[in-house]
Amino acid sequence: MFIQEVNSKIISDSRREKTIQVELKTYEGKFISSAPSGKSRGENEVDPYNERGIEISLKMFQFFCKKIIHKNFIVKKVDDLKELVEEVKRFETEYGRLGGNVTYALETVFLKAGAAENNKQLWELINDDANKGLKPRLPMPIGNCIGGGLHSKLVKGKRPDFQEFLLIPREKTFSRAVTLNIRAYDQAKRLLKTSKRNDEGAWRTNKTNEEVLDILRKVATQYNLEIGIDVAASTFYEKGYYNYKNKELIRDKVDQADYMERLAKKFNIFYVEDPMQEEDFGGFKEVLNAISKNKMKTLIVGDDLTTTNIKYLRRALESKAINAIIIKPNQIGSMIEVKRVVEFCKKNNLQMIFSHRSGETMDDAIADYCVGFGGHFIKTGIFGRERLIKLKRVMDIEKNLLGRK
Ligand code: 2PG
Ligand code: MG
Repeated sequence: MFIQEVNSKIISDSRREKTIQVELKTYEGKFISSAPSGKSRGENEVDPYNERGIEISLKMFQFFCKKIIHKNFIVKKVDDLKELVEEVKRFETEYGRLGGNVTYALETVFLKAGAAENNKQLWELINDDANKGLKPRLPMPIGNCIGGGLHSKLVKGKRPDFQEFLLIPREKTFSRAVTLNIRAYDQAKRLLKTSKRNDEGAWRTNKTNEEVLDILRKVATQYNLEIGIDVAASTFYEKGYYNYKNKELIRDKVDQADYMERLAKKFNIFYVEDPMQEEDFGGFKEVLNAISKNKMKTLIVGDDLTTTNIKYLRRALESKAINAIIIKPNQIGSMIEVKRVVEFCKKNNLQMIFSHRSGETMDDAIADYCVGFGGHFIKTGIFGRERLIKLKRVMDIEKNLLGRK
């Protein structure tokens, strides 16, 4: 594809924080992409921008674009991004880091343009089965229903310590699953007696983790859903202890692992993300072990633990720490690296959850990435246009596939 123009600017995300948007013009048309941003970021994520900030990153990027303008790139598959990545590397060696959010938006817009050039949808460009004429497997949504932790402001001085309380349908179609999540979300509002929402559109409350789990379980039973939590344990961990605030309580590593096991059993939790702090591979192992001993099928999911980085994923698997992983492309800032992570997961039978970030934009590429790479789940909010656009994108793909023979 011939690069006619690349424009970039700073836009606001759903949290009204600055993020970067890239627009690429080729003979096929105009393609736009923007990067999301996290609040509970893993320690090992790549930096989103140059160390001097987003404005400098943008200026540097605009300078970089002069180097690729009027050049021809062939992008027929993810690995074809290599040429672009080489350009970026050369530039960064000379001028400094652009940042993971910048490279994410750039690579995504290249893949979008590459797909159009090849008469394909973005997910088709990525998906090996589509290339063989096979239909891809579609994911199930994981919806953030009730919030706490770093994503939620206090309600009357309190909030749950866990970051997310999640709903997970097991349905034949994605669209039916989304409908159930929305109904259950509305029902949760009635039971919680709240109308306040957090960063990701999840309900805010001053209830304790277990009070919330009680309500979530009720709602889930009514709509035939599984439940999950993102503990985001690093966000309330300090110097060896997990500091619970809602009911003032301190747990050490052993207590924490034990508590995770007890909760999973008591509430029949299907999905537990980041139950231990992000450096505690051994602690994750304890939790996974306990779950298996109880013959439960609970997913123990790495997010801050693994940061979409093959190095930490390998370590997590060697330590038997997880059986599932969150994939957030801007944690690593490289789609070629995301592909490596995906291939590793497939080989080792790990479930993949493609995820939004707490600060989101109207870009729906994560939906195509999830379908294209064969993700088992896509995690988003249930409310808010930045969240719904991603769910709608998977529904559109589904509708389109149903119409195909
Ligand atoms: C998470 C995410 C998304 P953030 O922890 O899973 O919900 O949060 O984007 O703030 O890292
Ligand atoms: Mg998380």
